Amino acid sequence: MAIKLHRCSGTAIKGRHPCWVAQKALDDAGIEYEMVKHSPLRPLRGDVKQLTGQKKVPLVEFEDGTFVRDSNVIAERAAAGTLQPPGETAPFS
Ligand SMILES: N[C@@H](CCC(=O)N[C@@H](CS)C(=O)NCC(=O)O)C(=O)O
Repeated sequence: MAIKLHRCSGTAIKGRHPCWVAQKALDDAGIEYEMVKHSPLRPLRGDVKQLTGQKKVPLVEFEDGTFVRDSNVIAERAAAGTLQPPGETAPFS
């Protein structure tokens, strides 16, 4: 199973949009992923909160349930070939 890219549903927005930065980095690195879209409104992201303990996207979820947050971190690790588990676990669980 591929990793999951959790991002907002604003897929038409590109440029410096954090979710696009993360998605493009995975695409550029040739990393396969399953895209999971969430509400563009942070208050409506209870599913993200349940997974990570916070409501921001983008984030990459690994098969082991750990994850990496922040578009810049995702992009750096994707480009460096170091986007691998284990990542973080929910800080508030
Ligand atoms: N520093 C974070 C920022 C993430 C961010 O702002 N994500 C947007 C979606 S692309 C978001 O969650 N916006 C709604 C909000 O902050 O309430 C990153 O680069 O990943």
